Amino acid sequence: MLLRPEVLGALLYAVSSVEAADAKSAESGRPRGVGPEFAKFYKTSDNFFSCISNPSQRIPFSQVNDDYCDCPDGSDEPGTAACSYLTPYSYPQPHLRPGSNLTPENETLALPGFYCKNKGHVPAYIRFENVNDGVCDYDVCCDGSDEYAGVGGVKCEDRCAAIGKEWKKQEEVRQKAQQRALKKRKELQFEADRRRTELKDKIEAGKIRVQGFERRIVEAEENLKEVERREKLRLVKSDAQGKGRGRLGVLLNLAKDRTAELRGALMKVKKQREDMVARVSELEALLSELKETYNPNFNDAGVKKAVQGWEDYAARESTDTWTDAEDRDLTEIAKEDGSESGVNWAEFEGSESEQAASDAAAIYSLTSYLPGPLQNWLGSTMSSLRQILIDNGVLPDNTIHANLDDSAAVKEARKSRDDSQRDLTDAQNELKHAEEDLTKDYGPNGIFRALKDQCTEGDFGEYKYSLCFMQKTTQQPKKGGGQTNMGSFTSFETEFTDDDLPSGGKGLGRGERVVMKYENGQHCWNGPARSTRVILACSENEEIWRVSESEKCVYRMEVGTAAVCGWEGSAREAEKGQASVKDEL
Ligand code: MAN
Repeated sequence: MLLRPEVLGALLYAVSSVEAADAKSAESGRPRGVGPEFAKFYKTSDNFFSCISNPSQRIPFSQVNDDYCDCPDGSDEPGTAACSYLTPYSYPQPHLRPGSNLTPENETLALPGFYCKNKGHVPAYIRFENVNDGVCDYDVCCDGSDEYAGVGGVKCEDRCAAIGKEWKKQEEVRQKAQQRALKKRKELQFEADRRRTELKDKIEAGKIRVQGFERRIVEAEENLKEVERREKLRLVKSDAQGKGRGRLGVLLNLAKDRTAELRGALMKVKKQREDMVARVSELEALLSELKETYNPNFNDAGVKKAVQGWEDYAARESTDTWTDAEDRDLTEIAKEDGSESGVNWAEFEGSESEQAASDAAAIYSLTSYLPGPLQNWLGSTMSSLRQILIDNGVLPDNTIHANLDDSAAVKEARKSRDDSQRDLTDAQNELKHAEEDLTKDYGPNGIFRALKDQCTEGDFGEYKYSLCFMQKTTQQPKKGGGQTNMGSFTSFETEFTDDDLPSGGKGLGRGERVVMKYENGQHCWNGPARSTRVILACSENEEIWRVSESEKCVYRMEVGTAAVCGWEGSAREAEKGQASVKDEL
């Protein structure tokens, strides 16, 4: 079989309905090279032909297939190569009628090519330039009808029976493979949908879990506060128990000792004062007697000065007065403390622990008895009051946790609060990941959710390559050595491919393909971070078909997967002669 690039690119239509139509039109006698779907343009009632793309241009019907190109769209030469030069990619074969004003290479052909009926096989269109070029193009025209003129003596026998038989065999295999691939795709879609539903359920359950943990934290916090409060009171109480061992006890004893000390000092000062008063009285009596008894006629200057001084002293009003009442008060203060006078210390000693507890409790719960607006104001006032009480040792200092930290009850309450906090954080993270996953792009219809993290491998050249869907691509030297990351999955896009399809069907073919982009892989020495473009085409199983490195560290992987079979943008199935694929979906 002869294969040429331009022939390989020939349009191949393989629609069973076309075959049926062909039989009918054969009876009605279409001009050579006209496919059944264009037959209507070649029916004439007045022996004139209207060019298909510009029907106003009419030529005598006898000029159809006369090997001269008359119509700008080449439609008057469906069975010759006369108009083949009209396509920009064809060989220049000027078959213009003398005087024609057609401009070669600027027109678009109305017909897809020369129609080969290929009886016993699949009808097909071959490029016009391959008509009567002296080469049998059996891969498109198995009936040899493209070489009807016998150019260069070439005669192309009809091989459609054999080719058709072989093709049918292969086609059956392909169809079965295609059906299996489509079945697999359905299974993948089912699995992807199931996982998505599962994820949605997980998110709903996750939200409820988060709410539960949030409530549990509030309860755990409240419980901790309550336990701490109880424990603080218990510590105050236990501190206050026993003879002056606690803070209040110490204060009590200090106050008692201090009072006794002050009382002692007061009594001493009182005694000194009484002694002084007695001495002053004695002195005043002596001076008073001197004044009464001295001889004024005796000129003694010293005595006269002393008498004069006493008279001045006596004349001055004294501010140093001390009333009897004051004296009584002082006597009263000086009495020993007891149930009758002063402070009854015994009474405090007996009730200090309960008092401390109830005072503290009252302080803690006071706000709850007040109307709402007053609570804020009281809160700050209470803080100041509390601080004063703490400074004076009446209330325990909340900031001192040493004792509280030793409390098993507090420890347990804190652990419970911390456990709840950790559970909440875990649940929140899990929920966040699940929500992100739900909105993540998993390709057409989210089908790649079913293949997530699934890996496939292949040996190419010096390396073993692996592709993990939605995850990463890697490369490992076959001779030994570590794995190199060729990129992590980032996003989907599409790409139009125009490749020859190998006979086994393991290739990209022609059409729009789904592409998975893997980026930011291991950095390439003197180059970019490695990246991989994974181009996908339909295949029953997930397999790497080909790997190439178009630029340094920029890789291209051609991969088969059932996930893209029958994908909307795909023209591959049509190319393979399986136009019915979409109908099966
Ligand atoms: C390794 C492989 C190659 C790459 C070079 C670049 O050998 O990753 O694919 O081209 O590094 O240095």
